[in-house]
Order: sequence, then C-alpha cells, then structure tokens
Amino acid sequence: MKNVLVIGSTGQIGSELTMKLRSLYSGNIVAGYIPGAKPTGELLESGPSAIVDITNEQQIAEAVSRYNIDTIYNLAALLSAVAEAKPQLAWKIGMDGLFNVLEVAREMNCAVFTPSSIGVFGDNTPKDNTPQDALRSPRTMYGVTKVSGELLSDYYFIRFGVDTRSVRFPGLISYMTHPGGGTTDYAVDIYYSAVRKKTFECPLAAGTFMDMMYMPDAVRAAIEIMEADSSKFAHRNAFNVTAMSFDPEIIYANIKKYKPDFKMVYKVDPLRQAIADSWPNSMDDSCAREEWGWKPEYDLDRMTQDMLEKLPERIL
Ligand code: AKB
Repeated sequence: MKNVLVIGSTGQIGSELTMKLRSLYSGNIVAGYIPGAKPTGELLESGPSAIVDITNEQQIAEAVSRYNIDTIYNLAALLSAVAEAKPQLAWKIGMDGLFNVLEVAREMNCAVFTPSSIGVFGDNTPKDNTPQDALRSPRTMYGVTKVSGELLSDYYFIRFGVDTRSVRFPGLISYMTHPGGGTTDYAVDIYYSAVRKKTFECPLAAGTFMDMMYMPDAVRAAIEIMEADSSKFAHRNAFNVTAMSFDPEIIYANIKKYKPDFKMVYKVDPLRQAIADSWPNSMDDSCAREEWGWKPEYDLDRMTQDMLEKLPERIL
C-alpha cells in the first residue's frame, strides 16, 4: 500500500483507520467523505481529503486518478438496524456503491478492502464457533448486501484479477466515533452510560451472545489483511475475525468491576433482538489465524479499562 483512498473516512472505522494509515505510510492517505460529513480537526488537517460519494463512480475515479491511489478502503454502509428501516438505500450504498468501487479498481488497478460482517450468517448456521465456510443465509438487508458483496468481490478477483480482500467484522467498540444504527451498538453505548453515571437501558436481553472487537484490533486487521502475502490465502472475501464473545450481563459485570455504582436495566428492542438472535454467538476465526496470522490483542477486561480511561476525555 502506498496511496490509499478511504471511502467513509468520518465513520466509526474510517476515522481511526485513516489516522492509523497516515501514521504508518508516507503516501497520500485520502479521507473520502460525503457532503455533510466533512472531516474535522486532526483528520482534516493531517492529510488530503476529497468528496467521494460511493454512489458516484466518476467521483471515485477522479480521486483515484488525482492521488495515484493503489488501495481503496470501502467503508460506506448502513448498519444492520438502520438498513432494516431503509432497505433500498442500504442496497444502493452497499451494492451499487461496491459495484462502482470495483469497476474503478478494475480499470485503474487498485486493491480493495470492503468489510463484511457477522451479519452474513442467519438462523440456519451453527451458532457456536460458526465455521468460516458455514452457510450464509441472512434474513436482514444488511446481511443480504454483505453476502452479495462477498460474492461480487470474489467474482472481481476470479474474473478480472482485482485484489479484493475482506474480513467479517463482529461488533466494533470504540471511544472516538459512535457507530450509529447497528445491532451491536449497545456494547458501545453501555460505556457512555457508565462514564456519564447514567442507568443504561439495554436493548438486548440477557443471554444474547455476539462476537465483539476493540477498534485498535479491527484497524490492525484491516491493515494486516491488505499487507498479507495472498499466496497463502485459501479464502479472500471474507475471513471470520473475532476477539471476544459476551452477552449484556458479562459486559455489565466487567464495567461494574471499575464502576461499582453503575446500573443497567433491560428495555428490549424487538428489531435489534431479532437481528442479534439470528447472528452467531461466537465465530471460529482459525482460517484468518492460519492464512495471514490474525491475532487479537484486546480481551474484554483490557478493552473496558481502555474505554473507561479514554472515553471521559472525549465526552465529559
Ligand atoms: C451492526 O451491528 O450492524 C454491525 C455489525 C455487526 O456488522 N456492528
């Protein structure tokens, strides 16, 4: 990777990934954004930025040509719960947008990273230790676009030789940028409530297990897979990756270790609960470990300590 375009650079992953790439590489790391979500502060000042709406192929091509881009991180997407409210828009961004990115990559010789998700799995997949090659039959629009995106990305690799790579991210937890509209967002929101000394209303029931990962691990996964020697890949789009699996009771108990007065009550959101129930409790990520050396660094307790230390500086 030398010159990189990050589409969706002001989102939850993009804001941290762009800064990390700028700290590692000396080329152009371009923060792509849509009007209304312009980068601010350090993200704006530390490198180039450009308006790149993923639904506009010409805009993507112009940024790639202007900055001599060799790698595109395609992070534009609607998360699972909001995609259920706006399925047409979710398809337009997730699929029409991906098609635009892949076409530009094919014509202008770029590698492409597009995150997939635990959302590719559905009710008829083994829930525990879900295998890499398990059946992908989601019931959400988010999952439908993610499975289709995996297939389309593999197609562009096989048919046109475009270097597409991807991971199936679990819920991502971070203190810098709020995710917004996901099913796993409760695991971010709970820290906000703990820091603000407010009772947390949990939208998922006790016993709802899902895979999760702290953002520094997620950013490292996104970079390491693009740097990996692909001759060792048996898979491409997309690798299961995980760092931990917990339910609301477990994360609550972990936060209470450091904030004994913190309180949580349940106020289950049926939409999010149904989505979470259709996803794995935990994924098997041994293929990522074997094929490109994936290994998480943060477990729940280390993440909690870091969140409780850094989040107050941002929100209080
Ligand atoms: C969501 O909850 O929609 C996302 C995801 C697991 O892909 N965080």
